Amino acid sequence: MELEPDNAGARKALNDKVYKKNLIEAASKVRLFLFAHSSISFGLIVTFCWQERKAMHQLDDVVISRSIIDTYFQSLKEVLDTDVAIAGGGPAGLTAAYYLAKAGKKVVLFESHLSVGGGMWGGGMMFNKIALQEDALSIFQEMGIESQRYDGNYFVADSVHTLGALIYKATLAGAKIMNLIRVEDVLITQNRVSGLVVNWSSVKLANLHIDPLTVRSKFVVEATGHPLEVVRVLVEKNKVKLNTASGGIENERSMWAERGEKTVVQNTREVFDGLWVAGMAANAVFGDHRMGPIFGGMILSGKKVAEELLARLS
Ligand code: 48H
Repeated sequence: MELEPDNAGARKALNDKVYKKNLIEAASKVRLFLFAHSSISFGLIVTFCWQERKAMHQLDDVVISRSIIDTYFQSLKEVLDTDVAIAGGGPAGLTAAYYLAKAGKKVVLFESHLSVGGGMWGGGMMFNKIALQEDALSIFQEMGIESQRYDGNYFVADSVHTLGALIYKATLAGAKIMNLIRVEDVLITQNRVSGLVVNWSSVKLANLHIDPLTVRSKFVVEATGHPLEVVRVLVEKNKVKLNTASGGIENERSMWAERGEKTVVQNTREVFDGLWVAGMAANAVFGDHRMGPIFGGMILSGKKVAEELLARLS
């Protein structure tokens, strides 16, 4: 049966209305679905990023340990074969390390104490100022160390500031400083000193029977100051003849700054094949005077030994 025209129009209008309503409902469901879906995805992404960030910023105790062990052993392996090995990290040893490293040489410095710096920290009788003479001023200036003229040829500097700069400059130039490691012997091959024998300082302190390790180097510098530990062990164990007047250790003499400061630079030289002395150790082996809390000579001695070795290494 055919619908009457009016009824057919009404039905079409009704169908259109229903269709539109359904369409709107479906569209809003799709919108709701998409909104819910994107909200969940966004939430998941935010949570993931936050957790990642949290993980990145969380400190893992074992990673801290691993970072230290890995990098320390890397450094230790690198210094086993080197151009110059220095015993002692006082002002003379540090200055030598700075000039050698600055010239691109591989240099390692072993220091038995917790801190490098030797006898400089305490200035004179614990007054933490050091005296220096004009001759050494240009080195101080090169390293950015501030000093002030006291009177004529006498300058003074702060000992802590001076050492801060020396340590910074030497390490920045690439010198490897290994503290808490004591030089206990030398490596001697074909009657030539060709390296250092080292052990933890705590091994000696605890009086433990633990064998050391060996570092090979083209040259060795002894800069252990008054005790002259490296030359002593060389002489005691090997009965060798040194390049000194008597062939043995001449020993340090009493205070005389004018002479001690000059001779400490003159005595900076090879004392045995492969073994050089710098700083107070130079006067201790060649038998010259101590000089008290004036440090120009130590710095000049460190520079001299570096220059002598650079001439031989190039
Ligand atoms: C590893 C060692 C060992 C070892 C010792 O004494 P230092 O400051 O030596 P210099 O020569 O750079 O400077 C001398 C100066 O400080 C001084 O004493 C003066 C001017 N004295 C005049 C006076 O009249 O008294 O440094 C030597 C360093 C120290 O840090 C020691 O711990 C270290 O060498 N050292 N390191 N293995 N066997 N022995």
